[in-house]
Order: sequence, then C-alpha cells, then structure tokens
Amino acid sequence: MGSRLGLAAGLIVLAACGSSTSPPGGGGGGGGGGGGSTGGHSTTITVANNTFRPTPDTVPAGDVTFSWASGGVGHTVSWDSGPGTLPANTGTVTSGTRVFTLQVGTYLYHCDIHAGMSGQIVVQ
Ligand SMILES: [Cu+2]
Repeated sequence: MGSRLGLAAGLIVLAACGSSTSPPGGGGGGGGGGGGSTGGHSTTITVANNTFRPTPDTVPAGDVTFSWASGGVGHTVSWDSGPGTLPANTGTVTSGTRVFTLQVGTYLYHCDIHAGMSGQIVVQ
C-alpha cells in the first residue's frame, strides 16, 4: 500500500515536470514589432568562436545579419558558393554586425581563420 502511494506521488511529480515547458532560446536580438512592416525579412546569424549559429539556416530572401559574439576573437565570413554574384567577404571582423542581401538559392560560407568553421544558408 505504501509503495502504491509512492508510485502515485512519483507520477504526479513527473506530470508536473512535463507540463512546465520553458521557452527555448532566449537572449539575442530584440524582436521588432510595431509598425507592421511587410516584407521586413530579417535573420541574424551569430558568429561565435569556431561556429556559426544557426547553420544550416533557412531564411526568406532579403537581408541577413551576421552578429559577432566572439569576445573580440576575429572571424571572417567568406563566401564559397551561391546564386548570382556572391557578396563581398568580410575580412577579419572581431565585433559588431555585417549585413548581406541574399537572393533565392543556397549559400555556403566559411571562416578563413578557423578550419571547419563553416555554414550554409538556404534562401527561399
Ligand atoms: Cu573563425
């Protein structure tokens, strides 16, 4: 009997845990809102140490912002392939943002400094 009560209590705890869904992510850019601008496509890709996030990423055609969050460590965004004329490479950047206007297609890019630091953007 006692064990049966214990089991029931355990189930209740489990259910309580499962129902508390914490929102993923957080942090990051402040969402726009207001103004109701149509077609204001904007996506931010974070350049951290040895990784681009998120990658691969699927975005609407338009501006994509790369935001450096690497603590002053330099990284580049160097384009490997994509539709049309590729955007200019950034050279070494340590902070701030760079904005690229991308057209529909798949872009591949990498960091010149760190082997294996690469990314993909699918523009739809
Ligand atoms: Cu890098």
